[in-house]
Amino acid sequence: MNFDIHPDVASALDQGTPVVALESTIITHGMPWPQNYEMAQRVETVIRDNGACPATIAVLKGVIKIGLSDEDLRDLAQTPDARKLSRADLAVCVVQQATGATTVAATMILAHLAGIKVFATGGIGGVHRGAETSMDISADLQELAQTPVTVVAAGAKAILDIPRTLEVLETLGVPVITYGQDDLPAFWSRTSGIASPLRMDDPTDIARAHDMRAELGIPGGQLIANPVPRDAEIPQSDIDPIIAQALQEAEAQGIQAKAVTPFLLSRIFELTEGKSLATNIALVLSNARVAAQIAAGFSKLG
Ligand code: PSU
Ligand code: MN
Repeated sequence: MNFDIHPDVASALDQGTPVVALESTIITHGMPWPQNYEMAQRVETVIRDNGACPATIAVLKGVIKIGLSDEDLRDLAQTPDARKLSRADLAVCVVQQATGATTVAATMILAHLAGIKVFATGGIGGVHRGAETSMDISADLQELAQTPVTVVAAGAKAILDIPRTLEVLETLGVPVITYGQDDLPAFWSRTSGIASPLRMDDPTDIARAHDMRAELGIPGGQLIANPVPRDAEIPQSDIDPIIAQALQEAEAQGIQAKAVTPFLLSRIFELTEGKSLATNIALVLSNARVAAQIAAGFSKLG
């Protein structure tokens, strides 16, 4: 298998110093050029500034990359036709020597193969609104149930059906842990009005809980929901009508399957005149900081 671990990541893993994995679908399908490249660079810088080594994960011409060079990152950010790789797509992409960006699910699989326990992103996939008929439920949820990686996100986006996403996570036995508050955050907004199933305030305890699951013989990872920083928040009452409009347009245009999330994200970006993107970037940076602290916890625990 063509599995290429960047030398910085390899030496950090070797020495047991903190490493944080990063996904790449957020770069190719979640944000427009050039903000996507700037975000990807800034998030790596935040991780380094917080004492950890960043490992952005992608498949480039069939080679699995754990950690990208700056040139690779820049090229990928300008490859809008990169494949969107979830669990189902990874192996075929490698065999066909294609280029693809990894979703939360695929990033978890590859991070685990490389020996990385924690990963930072913006939002996870979940149960889409209308899933009762479309059956559109992201593979990210199943992955959290089976692959032992702790994922730091800003909660599930309000484009999803958040109560049903929580129900599925509960059924799958995935701990949903909000960092530092009782209310589950809702991506662009700090609060959702829904109580978080679990709460933790100490990154080292989050690392302990991850290891404890393994000791107990429980497969899977943890979802850490980190509220967006206050100064970057868009209140729910502002974002809700915009989401409603984007959803309506998606339905009218017959957008389906893998295209749904990217379509909604780019419409919401247009409808908020870029404010949603600024918030998205701020919350990814904040998640990277918390993930670096959890990674430091893992290194301390050994
Ligand atoms: N949610 C976001 N931004 C994103 C995604 C989700 O706020 O970029 C991406 C992530 O890579 C996530 C994927 O894993 O979309 C989920 O896609 P789907 O719903 O098709 O599984
Ligand atoms: Mn889907």
